[in-house]
Amino acid sequence: MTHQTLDDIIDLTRHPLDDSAYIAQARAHLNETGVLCLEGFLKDDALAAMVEEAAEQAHHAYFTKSTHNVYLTPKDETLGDDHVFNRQITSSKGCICTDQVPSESGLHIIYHDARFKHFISEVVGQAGVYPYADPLSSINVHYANDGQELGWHFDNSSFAITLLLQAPEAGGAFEYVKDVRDADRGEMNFDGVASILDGKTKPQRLAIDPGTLVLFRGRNAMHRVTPTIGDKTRYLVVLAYNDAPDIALSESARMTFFGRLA
Ligand SMILES: O=C(O)CCC(=O)C(=O)O
Ligand SMILES: [Fe+2]
Repeated sequence: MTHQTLDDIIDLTRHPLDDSAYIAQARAHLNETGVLCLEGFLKDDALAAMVEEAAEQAHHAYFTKSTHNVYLTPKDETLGDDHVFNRQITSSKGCICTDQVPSESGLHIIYHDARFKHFISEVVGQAGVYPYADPLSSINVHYANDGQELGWHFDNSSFAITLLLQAPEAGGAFEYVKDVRDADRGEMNFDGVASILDGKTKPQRLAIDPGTLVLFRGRNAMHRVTPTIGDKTRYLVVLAYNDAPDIALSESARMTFFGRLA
């Protein structure tokens, strides 16, 4: 597909990104619940093309298996290994970077579109949203094969935008618990975190169909993606923005997530 416009890719009738009432309703929903799911966001043909592109690029994916705490920080040796702060969680998944998404892909069109960026900044209540300055971090396509998962964690960023392209046969569920910590106040809530890790607090689960856009506030909501079950790989796009221009993802984070700097 070449020379696509936003109208070819997004169902703008169902999701009128320009409409101030639609924007206000989306913002209110995000503020109330911490998550906004726009079902049927991608048009069927655009979704099918993105699935094909993701499948073609899958062999380029950089896979990592790592352990981390839920706060995504180094261990605190003063606390001891069994302290919840130091509990190690496993994540295993692969991704391709912005420069590996085919240049004609609708994902680049959405990501750079002024209307889309305006919608996102209005909904999250930010003056603007800006691409990453490095060539890797703006658009990532994540692949989770049989048995691969993203363990419990909090995000560092205040919001994340995802587009599910392909769901696995089973597993690959997005689970979350709202308002667990308060990152800005430094309130870590060790008891609340332990209760989730031990399975005592039951998380909420998002039922997401392919083509849905999810805007999620994951800084204080603890969340995970359960292991993929079966041969059908989970394909998930992350669209990442900054709140100011000319910011690159740190070199250490790029090496960890992508295995390269450029
Ligand atoms: O794969 C998902 O649905 C969520 C991804 C996520 O939580 C993250 O990348 O931090
Ligand atoms: Fe996350």
